[in-house]
Amino acid sequence: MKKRLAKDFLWGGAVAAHQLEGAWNVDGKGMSVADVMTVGGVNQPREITKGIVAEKNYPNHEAIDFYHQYKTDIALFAEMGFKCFRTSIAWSRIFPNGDDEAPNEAGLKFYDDLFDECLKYGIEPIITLSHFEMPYALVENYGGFRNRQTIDFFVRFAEVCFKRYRDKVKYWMTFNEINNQANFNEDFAPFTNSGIVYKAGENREAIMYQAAHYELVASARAVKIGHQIKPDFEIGCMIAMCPIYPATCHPKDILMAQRAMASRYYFADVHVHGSYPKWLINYWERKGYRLDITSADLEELKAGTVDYIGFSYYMSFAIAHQAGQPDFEYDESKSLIRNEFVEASDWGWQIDPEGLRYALNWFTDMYHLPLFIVENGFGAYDQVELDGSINDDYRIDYLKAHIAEMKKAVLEDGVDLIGYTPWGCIDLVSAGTGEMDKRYGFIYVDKNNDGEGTLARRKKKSFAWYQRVIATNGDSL
Ligand code: BGP
Repeated sequence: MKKRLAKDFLWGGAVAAHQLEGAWNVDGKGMSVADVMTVGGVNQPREITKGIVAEKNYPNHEAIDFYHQYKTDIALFAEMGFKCFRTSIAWSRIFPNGDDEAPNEAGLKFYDDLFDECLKYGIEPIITLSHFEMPYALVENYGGFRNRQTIDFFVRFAEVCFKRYRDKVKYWMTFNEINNQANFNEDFAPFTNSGIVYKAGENREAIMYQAAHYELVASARAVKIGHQIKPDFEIGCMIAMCPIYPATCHPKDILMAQRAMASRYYFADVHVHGSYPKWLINYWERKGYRLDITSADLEELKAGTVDYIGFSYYMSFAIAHQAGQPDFEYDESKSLIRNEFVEASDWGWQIDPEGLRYALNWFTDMYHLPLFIVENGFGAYDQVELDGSINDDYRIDYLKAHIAEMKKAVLEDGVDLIGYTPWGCIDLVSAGTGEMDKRYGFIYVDKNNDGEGTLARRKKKSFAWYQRVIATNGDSL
């Protein structure tokens, strides 16, 4: 049994371009899906507008202005001892309209400079290609991933990035949290994952399965091309992991939880095995869904399986069966229940460190691949004291408990784990609510939900704590 994490364990932090870069229309960048989402709140969903409406507040337009301030921010990450930094490439910086013939050189140059800045400190860039940032013109002109043509647009983008950054980036992921769209009865994930805007009366579930299929083909084709460009690229998928526990040991609750897990995580089956599970093929048949899945698609899925599984972990879910539901159908917006055995954050996210150990073991048993925790963290309100300090002990407690479970999974259970990048290592715009006040960072950014503030950076108490965690390779929590 190992006593310590591997020497080359990748400690770092994670962000996404649209949530921190700002500069939404600078140097040739096109509008992305994130640019038409307004600020929301704990109980108020973000509004998705048709194009930009003058008087609305779009928090991603400026975000924390990382585009202009990245050098000071990377220096702070280096001071914390980061070995890696996960961010994404804003698709609409490279292809402003998505279907452009040639990439935007100014956009490509920005990421050259950003990756050079990381490498200068020995920080390995970990790159997501599509993190809720599809060019908005693809939504307007093609219906996003409703349309088979969008596969080609994504693959062209991926290929340009693989070639351009082949000597700077080794670890890639194709689509961030691709499985969020399993929650097809809300508007947010289908839009951010796939650029889908539902029309009244449509069969949302069938459309979701079709769009997800096109994305899975796009991912597989990109993985194959990436490996041709550089065989030692490590190209992974990215799954939002919220384990779904049965509410009780009632056999119907057990079956319900099993079906819910299968519905939420079949995406990983396709990424890893290159094929669809039998239950899902039967389900489509039972529902009468006739999807556009060709035999050439199925070959592509087989030819582009991933090298590792990147995943986010924030919380676990629980589920109970409902009377009169013989087929155990999973509708995330209706089926989940509150788990009385765990606490929750101010945003209702259930705090469950042991669920992370469970998730690491579940993925390992299912897929036998290396894993990478590319998001984990605690969104909370922070208070700046009169002396300027920010004592975020609640965040330290959350991370400490999760890292402790992560270590058990690696050291006691033998899980093969590449690294750990807590989410929002610097405060940024929340994806779900658009708030700035839902903070995750080790570094505070002076800006509030109304967009007011100096954007000044300030270290929180957790900064020194995480610095020590990294310096001791996780021995000192
Ligand atoms: C994940 C996303 C991130 C991030 C995080 C926290 O779903 O990949 O982009 O935002 O969750 O969520 P939120 O910002 O809604 O608190």
